[in-house]
Amino acid sequence: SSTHERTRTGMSKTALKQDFLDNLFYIQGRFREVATPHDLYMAAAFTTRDRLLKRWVNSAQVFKTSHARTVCYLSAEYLLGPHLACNLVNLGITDTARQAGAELGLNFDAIVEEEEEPGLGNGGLGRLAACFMESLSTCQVPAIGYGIRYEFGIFDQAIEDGWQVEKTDNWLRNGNPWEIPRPKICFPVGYGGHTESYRDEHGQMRLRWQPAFMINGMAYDTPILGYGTENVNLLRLWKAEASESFNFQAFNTGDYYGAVYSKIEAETISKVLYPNDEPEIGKELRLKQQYFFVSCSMQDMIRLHLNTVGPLESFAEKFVVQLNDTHPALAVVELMRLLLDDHGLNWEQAWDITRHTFCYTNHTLLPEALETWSVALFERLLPRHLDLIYEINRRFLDEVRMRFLGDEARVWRMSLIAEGGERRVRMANLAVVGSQAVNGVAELHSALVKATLFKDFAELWPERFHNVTNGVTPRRFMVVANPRLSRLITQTCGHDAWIRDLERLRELETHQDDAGLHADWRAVKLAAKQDLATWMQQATGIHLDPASLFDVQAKRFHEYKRQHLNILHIIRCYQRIKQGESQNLVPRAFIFGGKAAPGYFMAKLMIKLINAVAEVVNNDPQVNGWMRVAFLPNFNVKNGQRLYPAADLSEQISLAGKEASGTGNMKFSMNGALTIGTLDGANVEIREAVGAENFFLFGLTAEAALQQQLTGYRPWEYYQSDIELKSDIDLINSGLFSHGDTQLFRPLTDNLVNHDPFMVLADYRAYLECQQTVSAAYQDPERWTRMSLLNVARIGRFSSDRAIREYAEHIWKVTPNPIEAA
Ligand code: 26V
Repeated sequence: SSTHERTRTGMSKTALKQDFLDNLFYIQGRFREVATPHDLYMAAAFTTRDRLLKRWVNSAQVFKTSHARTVCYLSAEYLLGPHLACNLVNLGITDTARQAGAELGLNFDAIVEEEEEPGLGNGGLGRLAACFMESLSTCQVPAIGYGIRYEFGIFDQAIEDGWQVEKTDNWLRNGNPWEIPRPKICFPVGYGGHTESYRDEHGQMRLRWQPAFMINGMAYDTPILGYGTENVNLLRLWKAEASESFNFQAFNTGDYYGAVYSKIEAETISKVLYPNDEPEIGKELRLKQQYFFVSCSMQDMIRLHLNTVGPLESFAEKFVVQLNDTHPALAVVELMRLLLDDHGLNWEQAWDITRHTFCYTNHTLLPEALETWSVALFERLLPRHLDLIYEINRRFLDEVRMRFLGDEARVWRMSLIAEGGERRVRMANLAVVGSQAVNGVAELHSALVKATLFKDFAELWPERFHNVTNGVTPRRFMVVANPRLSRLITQTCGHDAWIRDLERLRELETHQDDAGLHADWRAVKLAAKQDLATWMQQATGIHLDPASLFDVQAKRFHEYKRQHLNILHIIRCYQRIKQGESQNLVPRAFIFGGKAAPGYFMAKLMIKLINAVAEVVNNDPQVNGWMRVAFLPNFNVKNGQRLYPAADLSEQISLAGKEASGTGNMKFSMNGALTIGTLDGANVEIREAVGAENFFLFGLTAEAALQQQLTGYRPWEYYQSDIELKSDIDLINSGLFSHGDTQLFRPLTDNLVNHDPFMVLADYRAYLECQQTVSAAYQDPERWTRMSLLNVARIGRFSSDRAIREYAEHIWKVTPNPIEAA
């Protein structure tokens, strides 16, 4: 039938080859012999995109005519990672494309490697949004993801002299074949100015906002395909542009430079992703970014609703909006403004719609991470919204007073405005008050959300609080990242249905003692370790032995994640070997990856310390047969995909109660790594799922940690009483790792000994002992392999498909909407 296939959409090898050459010629303007690797990548991307677009247009048509209830995911970050390989998997044409490439004399893997990833996020929160978009399509839930099309994503990390150096991420430099610009989908967004009253056409007094400054948001659409379905959803990212009509005035008055300047200022708004996953007090541009994408998105939803369903009364039946943390929480106020000021609804109608539209996910309990904005800044930038917040707050606090008579302390705590000192708007409180459902991202985290952060709110509205444990997509993190393991699983189970129904990995359990499978399992892991070692050698010059235990910690650098606890263990191993006590050790490669926020000095010092220790260890022939230390530069989605398959041991060692969920823990475990971890975030549930005997647990519980901090935690007592701990810290201060500089790491060691806010010293001894049980287990390959296999067999629950089904059923009340092939 391939002769009848239409070019651009046919799925046969012949059709793919033809379309590839056409795209190379007509889009890149090249023929095979003179094409650069980038030309080949672009041609492959466009060939893949053609197949996506057919499904996308079809989905859009069906959703439009069927008035399907639609999930709108609002997120300031999407850490998408490379598209090409995942889209091929989801289209089911990876093998065909590989063959087509081979027949054209092309290196398929090199073409896939060529893609520059969109890094429009910091870490877990942004990557979760990307996994959720993929699972929404796979689960056939109609959805739109809304966000910002940052011109520069998360910085590229280089390591120079052991220090992190940031380089700008110019990801759009060579063009982005996955997006479609929509110049006609464009909305005005205002800032500043004042509120004025006026009389409407019915003689009614109304309020309206007269902004001092207007810009436009223009849509760029990226299709998101699900695995093995015809459903394609839409990721719509907004780019800020100067508003022509606004500039026209300036041009007319002869202020040419003023007009150009205002154009530049407008475009700054979507210029760069803030690299700190920590809200910086008073960063005006960040508030502008948040309002920018929220306003465009809410206007777009209202436009879609008016074009399809009609009356705004049914808005909350057509749309449910998920707020990914508080970054988009202004959407609550913006929808109120649009309904009241632009569409003439009264307060009760508008509030009823708004409250039933939004749901909010909390992703952290760390007090320094909770967003607040100064009232003064708000007043200057968004005066109308501040008025609306005051009115929402007035009505809300009356409800609190009515329910808790005379409890003014409670009113004070729950207010949307923090008083005493500089007055600030509490975005988390706004998100809770404006939402019908609030959730945390792992069971422990959701329990702590109710017991601590939102205790008062949970007492007022217990029915609003939920848990939805995070998940990750097995398409990217297993099928694409680890094809060898995926093939082995498919072979062993006799089907590949596990890719869409991850619980079916459990069928591996019946083979848990199969010696042949064990041997294959080890061979797959070894091959992945060899790949990583090869890559590491050329990226860093460091040699890793694939026969050694690959012990990996890859995540953002933060004190609460405790990379320094890992370093202390490395230094202990070093000292033991130097003292001739290597009998209980196994050869290990300690591998790190992760970025530090550019302004986070302590996190950057941890990176320096790792590289400093690496230099000493890797160059000491007395120890480097036993251990190696390597820092993989620029940890991002692409590099993560190299790391997860190669890990034997996954380090998940945050202080209990601090990591909301973690998702790296799931990615490692899915690829057969065993976890050494605390009872924190989703570790708790992963351990329950895989079995306590297949998980290396250590450390304080969240409760014990809290208790100890309340009764007075004295880290120096651990330092004084544990001679090994003392000698490890003293060795850092000796200058051994810093060419004699005894001061370089003082800020880090002094902080540990005197303050240690994340209780590294309290967990040190338990961690070392647990690492010894890891080494002992690794010395028994049959036992280790069995544990690894059971980790994979029982990890099914941590698919983002499961998470999306839970959101769909309990939070969003939407049902799947399967699209049939056009
Ligand atoms: C973390 C920190 C750490 C200390 C300094 C200030 C600060 C500010 C923000 C954050 C994290 C912000 C929100 C976030 O990215 N949370 C992450 O969300 C993931 C997806 O739910 C979850 O797996 C991670 O545990 C959680 O940290």
